[in-house]
Amino acid sequence: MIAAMRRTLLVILALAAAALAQTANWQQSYSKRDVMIPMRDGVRLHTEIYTPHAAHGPLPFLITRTPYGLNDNGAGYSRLLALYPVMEQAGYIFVMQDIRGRYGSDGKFIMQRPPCAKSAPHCVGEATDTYDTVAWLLTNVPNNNGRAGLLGISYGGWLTTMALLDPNPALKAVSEQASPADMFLGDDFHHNGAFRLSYGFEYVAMMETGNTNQLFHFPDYDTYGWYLKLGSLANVNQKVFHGQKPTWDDFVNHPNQDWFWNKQSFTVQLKNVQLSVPDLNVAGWWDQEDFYGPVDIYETLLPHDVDHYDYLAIGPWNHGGWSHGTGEQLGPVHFGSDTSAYFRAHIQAPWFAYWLKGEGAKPPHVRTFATGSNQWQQYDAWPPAHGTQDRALYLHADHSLSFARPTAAGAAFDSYTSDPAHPVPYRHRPVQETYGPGSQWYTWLLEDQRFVDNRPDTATWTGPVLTQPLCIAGNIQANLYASTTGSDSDWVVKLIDVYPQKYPAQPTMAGYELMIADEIFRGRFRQSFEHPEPIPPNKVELYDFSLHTNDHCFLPGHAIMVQVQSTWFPLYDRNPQTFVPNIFLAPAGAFRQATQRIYASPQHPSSITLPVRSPAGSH
Ligand code: PG9
Repeated sequence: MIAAMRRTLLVILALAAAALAQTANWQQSYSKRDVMIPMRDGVRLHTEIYTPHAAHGPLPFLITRTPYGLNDNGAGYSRLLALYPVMEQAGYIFVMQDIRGRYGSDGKFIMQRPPCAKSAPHCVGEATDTYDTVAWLLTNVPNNNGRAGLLGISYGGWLTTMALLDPNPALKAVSEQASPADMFLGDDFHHNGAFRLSYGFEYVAMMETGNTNQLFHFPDYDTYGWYLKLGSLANVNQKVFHGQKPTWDDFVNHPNQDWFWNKQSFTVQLKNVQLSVPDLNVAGWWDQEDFYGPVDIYETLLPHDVDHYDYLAIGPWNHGGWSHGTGEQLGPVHFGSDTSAYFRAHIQAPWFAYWLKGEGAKPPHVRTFATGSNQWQQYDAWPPAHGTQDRALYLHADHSLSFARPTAAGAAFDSYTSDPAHPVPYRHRPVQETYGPGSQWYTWLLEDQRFVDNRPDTATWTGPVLTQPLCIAGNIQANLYASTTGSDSDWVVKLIDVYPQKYPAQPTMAGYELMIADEIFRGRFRQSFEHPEPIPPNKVELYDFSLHTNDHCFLPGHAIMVQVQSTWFPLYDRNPQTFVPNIFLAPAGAFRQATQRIYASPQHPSSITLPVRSPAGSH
């Protein structure tokens, strides 16, 4: 059971393997102290402190806080130490801590505990806990240099960003990595108001069944079938959770973007923060959990960044993929060099060394790995201020794509039937439980989209085979003119790089349809995320929404493809396609087929806006 619990997260899994290889080093070179650090309200947090044996001058702290356990490697050392290859030899005092209410720490866990005002009596939270931890370390751990750094991935990244709300003056550098920023708009629990069913359900079960990770036990290996049989989300509490999972009840009680989501949104919280601590934001182009977050945090902090402390690194990684392995390959896609190892040695380690030890040169502000051309790029800011031009790539009635606006008269559209009883799988079935054995979750964003492009409920447009590279760097936007016979609908848009039909370099990739950007939009929120409205049936409406950001070259011999569909199951819950006030309580009868039309006419020219750059537009 304990072993099963420890298999819960990709990061932990991958770190475990890396840690085994490195255990000997850590145990030979570092001594460990186990302490319970008291917080201002008396709650004690379980903390491990690793100090190098070798004589160094006074050293900075590098702290990681986590809700997932410190994961003993069997010899008493934390597996999280594998987060720090390269930096291990550089001399830091490494600190690992269980957050309140999880694993070895006292107190109560609250999912993404919202921050409280400093003036509020008894105010405690992740920001104050980090503040108190740093204060305790400074006075209780000998040979420190009075400087602390904080680093974490995903929930750990969120904890890191929280520390920026009220940083201890000794906190001199933080790196939030894949932190969620807004759980209603773009991270683990919803995207543009569409609920991430499989992730939300399974994560809540994992975190709120006890104070350690506990996987939900599905009776079926293919959870696609299980979620479909479950029916309306109203059945989750009736049949499974029985009102025992606080976060599930929060989902049900807050189906719109209200105060509940705003109080934990960094887009809202960080607006009032003057960035006083250097922050290295880290993201992966194919992060299956939190890509929106780190980019949004970087962008939200920019206007408050008088000291130029806001940094960004994005590479060809899945969730946390930069922290382990070589990063030469993700799924079937190769990148020509060891991108994760490069990040750890040439971006992360020098960045912390500069801010915490005063070593080396000031790091560049933005580093991205451009996929396709497979090259590291350097920019002053993201998106790049110069060298790109927004160009609309139009959908045409004959299923082609081009930069020319449609001219044909008449109501040109493509149509498909979306049936909530037969939703489009978001990845190949069987859809194993997210963190379960054999799960393909970690690379689903790179799956070959040919598995859906001939379905009757998916529409596809393809551009000509390219004779020149077409490179993009910056923000991508979907501009969809669409109608539905229903009164609510989801719109999924995918931007795809189609490989050449003959590909001798890697024959199994011939014709591969690789997603470069993607997003879902829940139609009821087209005017406002706070006040959803029914869609008037059969009325053409514009759905324009971000497909996020990218640095990618579509190479000669490749083609660009766009796919549109209205279900993506079970990652996203099924929109009933009939407007109901709260989809979490939808009656079974509300789920109905709808006929969808995507327009490609002069009056309704659906398009994708691409930030096109010349290959010389980078530096
Ligand atoms: N994506 C996970 C998460 C972060 C924050 C809140 C909820 C889930 C994680 O990997 O930690």
